[in-house]
Parts: sequence; C-alpha cells; structure tokens
Amino acid sequence: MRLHVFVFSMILLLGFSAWSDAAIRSAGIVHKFPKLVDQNPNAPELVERDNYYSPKYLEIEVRPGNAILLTNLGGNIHGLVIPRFKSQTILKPGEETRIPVPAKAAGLYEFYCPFHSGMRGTIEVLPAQS
Ligand SMILES: [Cu+2]
Repeated sequence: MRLHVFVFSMILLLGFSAWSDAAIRSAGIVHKFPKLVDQNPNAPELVERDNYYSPKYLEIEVRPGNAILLTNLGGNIHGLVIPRFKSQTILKPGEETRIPVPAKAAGLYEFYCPFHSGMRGTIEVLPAQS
C-alpha cells in the first residue's frame, strides 16, 4: 500500500514537472537552464562572463526594494537589457550595480547583452510569498 502511494506521488511529480517545462517552451521563452548557483529570490545575483550570464535563468520575487545585483566578472564590457523592465545597463570588467525589480505581476522576462548576440537569458518573476 505504501509503495502504491509512493509510486503514485512520483508519477504526479514527474507529470507536473513535464507540464511546467512544456508551459515555458510554449510561451516561446528560452528553455529553463539548470541552476548554476543557489538562488535566493529575495537577493538575486546575476553575473556577466565572457560571453554568457550566470545563471541564464534567474528567479526573483516581487518585493518592495528587491533588486538584482549585477556583476561583470568577465574581461569584456557587457551590458544587460531587460526590455520589459525598461532597463539598460553597461558594466566594465569588475564593476557591479543594482537593478531595481519593478512591482509587476509574475511572469517571464527575457534579457540580453547588446554586445554579444549569444548572451541572453530569462528572468522568472515569482509572486511574493507572504
Ligand atoms: Cu556581453
């Protein structure tokens, strides 16, 4: 009996993760990449390297004062454009800045570097946990 409950739960779990991946793909958004760092949605960090972002998929929570800490750890100048945040930032190597997270509904937001065409990613804004 316990085994049946376990197997049933696993099927539900697998089904749900396949469904949520499919939902992201059908939205035409960049695929969900494996997390490269432990993310804290209340203190999100995004690192620019040559020439990619880490992580490529960033989860953040809608909270007053929440901001993304953006750091350029590459050897090149990099930028961060988040069209739906109306945000454009350019950093020299070694520089960092904070990008405020606008109070918006949950959703997926694409970002990219204006200098390097393959350098792009997705931000997932999560509803605030109360
Ligand atoms: Cu770049």
